[in-house]
Amino acid sequence: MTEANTATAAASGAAATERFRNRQREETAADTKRIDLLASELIGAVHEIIRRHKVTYAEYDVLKSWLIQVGLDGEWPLFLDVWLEHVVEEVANENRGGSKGTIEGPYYVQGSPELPSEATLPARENESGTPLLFQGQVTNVDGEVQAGAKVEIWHADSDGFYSQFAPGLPEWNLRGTVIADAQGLFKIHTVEPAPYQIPTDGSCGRLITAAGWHAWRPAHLHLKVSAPGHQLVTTQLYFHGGTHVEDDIASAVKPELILSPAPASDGGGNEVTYNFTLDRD
Ligand code: MBD
Ligand code: FE
Repeated sequence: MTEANTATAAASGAAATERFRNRQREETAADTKRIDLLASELIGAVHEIIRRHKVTYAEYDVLKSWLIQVGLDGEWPLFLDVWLEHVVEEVANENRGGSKGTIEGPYYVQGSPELPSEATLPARENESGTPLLFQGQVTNVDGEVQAGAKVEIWHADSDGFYSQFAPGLPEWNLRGTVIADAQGLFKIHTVEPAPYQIPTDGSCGRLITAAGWHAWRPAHLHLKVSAPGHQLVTTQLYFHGGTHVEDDIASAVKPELILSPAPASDGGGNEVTYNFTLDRD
């Protein structure tokens, strides 16, 4: 591979950082009291660790240069989403009764192509990987069908790469916004993704190596499912028996999110049904 075609931490990190900075989100006004509380407790927790473990100047300097390098590598989105987001998600969604959510991660892109209720995701001509038919129905917590619900899906290819974050992939490869039919039904034809390895050549990779951890997330589909009058659910689905389902580096697996696909009835690849239940606004 030439340099331009090589997936690097710096390239995917820069793309994820840029994407996050440009995205539209409802901002809440900065509340001085809340910032004071959270920033003071965070800094206090670090003081506590320094005292408890008698952190040395050598260690302090290593931390300082590592933190600087995370920013230069553009890996703050990756670092935060891998090691912190799962707790934010847990707190945010603790009162929901519908389908379980989990973290969004750094590789969502708004505005993927709209597709009909039965659709094949944009893919290369010979997209490799086991064909997968992912189908289901969107209802709400009272069992009401959600006609025209939006099922946004994005996932890595069979090499573990995401379009728009790794070089050489078509813009919307393996990304789409499927519009469910009048019964809330959808049928998405795609390929099974591969496990995802955090880039090993950046700061997150250096931390993982230095700490003796592994760098893997299990294979997963990312989804955002929404319908008018209901709370959007951001989730991921995993594959029963898949590598690292039991020890996801991002701590984002929940038992409710594990699929068990079966051989497809038409003989090509696998199929699985997963229904979404939305909470009201
Ligand atoms: C991913 O694909 C992902 O979903 C998360 C949360 C972190 C890194 C890569
Ligand atoms: Fe992912």
